[in-house]
Amino acid sequence: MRTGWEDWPWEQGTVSLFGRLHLEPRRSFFQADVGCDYRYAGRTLRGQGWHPDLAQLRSEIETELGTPFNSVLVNAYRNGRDYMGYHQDNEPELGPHPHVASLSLGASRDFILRSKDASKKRFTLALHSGDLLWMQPPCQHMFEHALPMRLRVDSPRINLTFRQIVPVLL
Ligand SMILES: O=C(O)CCC(=O)C(=O)O
Repeated sequence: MRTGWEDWPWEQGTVSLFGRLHLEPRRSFFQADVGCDYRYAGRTLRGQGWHPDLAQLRSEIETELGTPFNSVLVNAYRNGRDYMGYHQDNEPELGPHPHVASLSLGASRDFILRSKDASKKRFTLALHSGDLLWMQPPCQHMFEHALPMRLRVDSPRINLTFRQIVPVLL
């Protein structure tokens, strides 16, 4: 029986930067339908089924948005020093038109969308506990997104990003 978020199977991945390995500035874990594997940040995350609480949450979000999700990447930011740099959720596993539903819990944090055209225009959204951000197509093609450091934030935030992995034809 799990009692709190600290009991979830958090991992701190590594990223290679200029040939050196660094710990990711956050913790995360992945759950998905069995067989839904996801190559993410240089490693393969394996779908091995769902904890009932997360399956319930997924089901509620699917009903709310009217779109299916078969995987979730859960991120934990211990405080405002933890962050996620600019990227797109556009791995081949997500298909040509990715939908990403992102639920925020805990500390409020700024979330930035930056356009990929020459203007590099930026939009900042303050995400609060309970907010559900739905990045619909063509968001991942038009924008990168990031969760920047915010040193004044001294409490944790959990973010659950529900994604739909589609079969990849090799
Ligand atoms: O924590 C967030 O709101 C952003 C998470 C994110 O960008 C991702 O999981 O790809």
